[in-house]
Amino acid sequence: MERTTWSSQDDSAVTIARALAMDSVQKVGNGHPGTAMSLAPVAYTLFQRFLKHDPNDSTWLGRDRFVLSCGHSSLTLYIQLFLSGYGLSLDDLKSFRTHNSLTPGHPEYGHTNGVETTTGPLGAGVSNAVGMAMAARFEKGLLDPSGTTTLFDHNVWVICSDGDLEEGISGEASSLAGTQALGNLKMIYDDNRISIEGDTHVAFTEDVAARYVAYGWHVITVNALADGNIDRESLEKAMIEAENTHDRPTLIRMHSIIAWPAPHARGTEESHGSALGADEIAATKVLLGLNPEESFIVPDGVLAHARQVGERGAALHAIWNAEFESWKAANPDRAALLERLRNRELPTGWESALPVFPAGKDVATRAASGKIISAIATVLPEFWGGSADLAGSNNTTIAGSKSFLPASSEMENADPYGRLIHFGIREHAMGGILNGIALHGLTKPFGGTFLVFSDYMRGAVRLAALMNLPVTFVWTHDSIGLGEDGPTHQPVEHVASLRLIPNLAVIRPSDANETAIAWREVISRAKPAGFALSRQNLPVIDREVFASAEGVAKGAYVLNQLDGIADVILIATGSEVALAITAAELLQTEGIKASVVSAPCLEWFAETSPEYQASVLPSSVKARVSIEAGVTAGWREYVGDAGVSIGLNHFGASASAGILFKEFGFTPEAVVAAAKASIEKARA
Ligand SMILES: Cc1ncc(C[n+]2csc(CCOP(=O)(O)OP(=O)(O)O)c2C)c(N)n1
Repeated sequence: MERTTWSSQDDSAVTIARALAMDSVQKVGNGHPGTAMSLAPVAYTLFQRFLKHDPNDSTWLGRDRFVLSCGHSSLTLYIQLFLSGYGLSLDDLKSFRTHNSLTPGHPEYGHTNGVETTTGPLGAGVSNAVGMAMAARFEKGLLDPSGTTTLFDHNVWVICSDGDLEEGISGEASSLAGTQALGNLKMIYDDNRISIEGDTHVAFTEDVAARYVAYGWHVITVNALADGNIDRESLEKAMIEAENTHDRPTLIRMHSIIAWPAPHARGTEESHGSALGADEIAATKVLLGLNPEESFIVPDGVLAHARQVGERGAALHAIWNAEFESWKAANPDRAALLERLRNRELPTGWESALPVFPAGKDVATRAASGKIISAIATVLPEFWGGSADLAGSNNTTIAGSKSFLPASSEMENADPYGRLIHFGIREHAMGGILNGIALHGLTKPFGGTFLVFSDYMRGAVRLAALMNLPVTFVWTHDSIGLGEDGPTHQPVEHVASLRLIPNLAVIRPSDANETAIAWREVISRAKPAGFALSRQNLPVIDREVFASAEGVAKGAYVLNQLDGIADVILIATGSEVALAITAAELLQTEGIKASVVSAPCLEWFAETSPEYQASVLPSSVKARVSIEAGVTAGWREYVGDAGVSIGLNHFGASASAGILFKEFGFTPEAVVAAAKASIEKARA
């Protein structure tokens, strides 16, 4: 890319950026000024001279992505969005971290134009960036596999901090990025040796550069200038080298001094997370050649100069558009696919590919899910994913698919555009990478592990929910039903605790057909969702006798038709639905009418109308029993004061599933007894 000569106007813009960082934090009285001050030349250089972006179209398909992984330094990003012309104003900087502002404490995806991902939980952004870089390659495979254009080749640039690289998730993701030889990933590590407790050497002494070399990255070191300022010219050379490195990811380890050039605050942990104070700001402004009496000053000429990046972006975009038009003309089918993916549409009739499972044969819901995944893959090329080394157990392998691995890989079945991802045993990074893939925009990713290890990835799951991303988590081995592996592997609190995450659909289907309808819903809703699937076989419910699995779309539904009003409602999820059916049959022999409710997704149920909810759980029926092989927390809302909850408020044990269910009270007799007890209670 052509670069203009760095000018005095550029120096002024960097100076202004440092001052804005100080002023914005000082005005609100809290925030993180130090890093935004010292990183001002880095971010400015990136936005003005490297990043391929168009401030007038933040959704431009051909743009480079930028991830500020150290989200606490949000001003680093906001100030560049302001200077570049993304619609942020000086007033927005003045309202930094205040209610309803466009400049919240940490960058929020979907809230501020130009923010590519929500960051703040350190390390997460690095994993998102790895996901974006993987998605870029996969999408190229979908749209231009023979590589006749440069339309889908773009870079993912990251700025990260010590904290980002201390966190395990960044190491997990960076290791995979090395294996994946992600040449489109370029990361600038702000090595300022300061975090909240002071010198990072109290906890972080390893040779990070050597670690990244060992991961298979190209590593460049940029030292600071003698006066402590960033060596911008060396940095720019390193960034050019990064741009020209295509066979592996690049890490630029850049030494800096936090809060440079503040005379007293520089190099201190206080400058990381507190306003500098009026005196220090004034002294710093004097050093910067600014009027210490003034704040939030942006000379028109400087702003106009910085905003010229809009013209640069428009020109790059126009060149891209011309190539795009000829690509569309030459590739009508792929252009139609891209159009569909951009509009987030599904092909008409896609759901007819979903399998229907005949009653009479027992099928584990994980096995059903595996068949469904392969079926969906036949009609949705944008559907891809894998597992954290448990593909065979999670049933996450798309039949006949190739492994997503770089062209240089010696692995059998490797294909740079393969749709089977091997995440390795890195659950947290898997979650963050899935989020990055979804953020990149065109595809639908999924990732699997054992439900019990959802804990290892919870931070990423929470961010998927917060960002409302179409990511699907395939968690299997959902209860004591996994048997002999014992309590370390038996999730008991996980389903309940995942339900606590807002905007996450937690789905525990009772049989193979519920699993199919649930997948259909997950794909068409395109929102964050997680499955809790059984390891053990479960009977396929006979839909000639019981209600259609279509009820899954409503989250909970009545399985059996009763004559008249029920005496008791048995509400169950997953493997316990079959138990509820058996118990209802036993109750029937005693003349007790039990309504059996399958409740695979309480979040979807909560979205239905009050009338529908009342039809499933009529308020007149107070006798209710919930049955779920997990902690009973949350069920009282459904069973009420007279209700009884059968669950597991303790850890499991190592034994066969059959023994464990019996020992822990998941028997038809126990359900019958609970139903009778609840009927008594309701009468009292
Ligand atoms: C996962 C996570 N843990 C803890 C925090 C709280 N936190 C915010 S900033 C910070 C220190 C970060 O230091 P560093 O990454 O070196 O950033 P710098 O001081 O260079 O701005 C911590 C611990 C966080 N944001 N995310």
